[in-house]
Amino acid sequence: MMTIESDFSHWLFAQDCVFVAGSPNIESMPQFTLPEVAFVGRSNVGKSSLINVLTNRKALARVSHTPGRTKQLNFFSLADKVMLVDLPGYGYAKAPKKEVAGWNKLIYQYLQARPVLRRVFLLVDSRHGLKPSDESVMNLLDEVAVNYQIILTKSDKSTKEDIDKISLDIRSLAPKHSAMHPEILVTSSRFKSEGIKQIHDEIASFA
Ligand SMILES: Nc1nc2c(ncn2[C@@H]2O[C@H](COP(=O)(O)OP(=O)(O)OP(=O)(O)O)[C@@H](O)[C@H]2O)c(=O)[nH]1
Ligand SMILES: [Mg+2]
Repeated sequence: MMTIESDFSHWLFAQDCVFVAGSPNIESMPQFTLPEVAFVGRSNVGKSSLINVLTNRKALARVSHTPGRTKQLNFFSLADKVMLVDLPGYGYAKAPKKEVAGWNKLIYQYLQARPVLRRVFLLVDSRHGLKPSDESVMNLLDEVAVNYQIILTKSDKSTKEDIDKISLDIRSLAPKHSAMHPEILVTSSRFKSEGIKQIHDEIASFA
């Protein structure tokens, strides 16, 4: 038997998801009233790809062959119920320093000043685990008390051993991170079924 939540989640993700705005700076960010969930992580970790898989669209969020593609905050409205926000990545060494500094500032400003932000999905490459730049974002989210959940991406490229080890390492940090959701999710935009239902249900719980 389906639960009421999963029925709603199934309905929600069968609805249209549309691009509503792209903000290159915090001043131009629209004041939406919908609850928001944001996808954050290092450059190239798979944020835009995951949004496409979640919404079952090929190119709603732009995915690039060279990292550093998402350069602004992109807002996508799902059924006028919840906003999905695709953020630029941090830590892309090859982009001009000034640009990287600008994206980092934008990410931090957004995370600190968005009252409608209900959940941050912090994406981490399942082959590499947490980097210092991820831990900085985690510290910020603890400080501003924005709830965040770690998603290990690109599971098609890693082993079960990698995933188990990284999950264990992250769990061991839980006492230091008061705003971290205890459950770690695992996804792949190649094996599209992995972890997607759980993320759908999480997002639906905010809609
Ligand atoms: N093998 C594999 N490749 C993936 C997966 N997800 C994304 N990729 C690839 O990784 C690259 C970056 O993906 P994006 O979705 O653009 O990553 P992003 O985090 O949005 O990158 P930025 O916008 O630059 O921060 C692309 O070449 C994707 O095809 C995955 O689950 N498995
Ligand atoms: Mg992107």
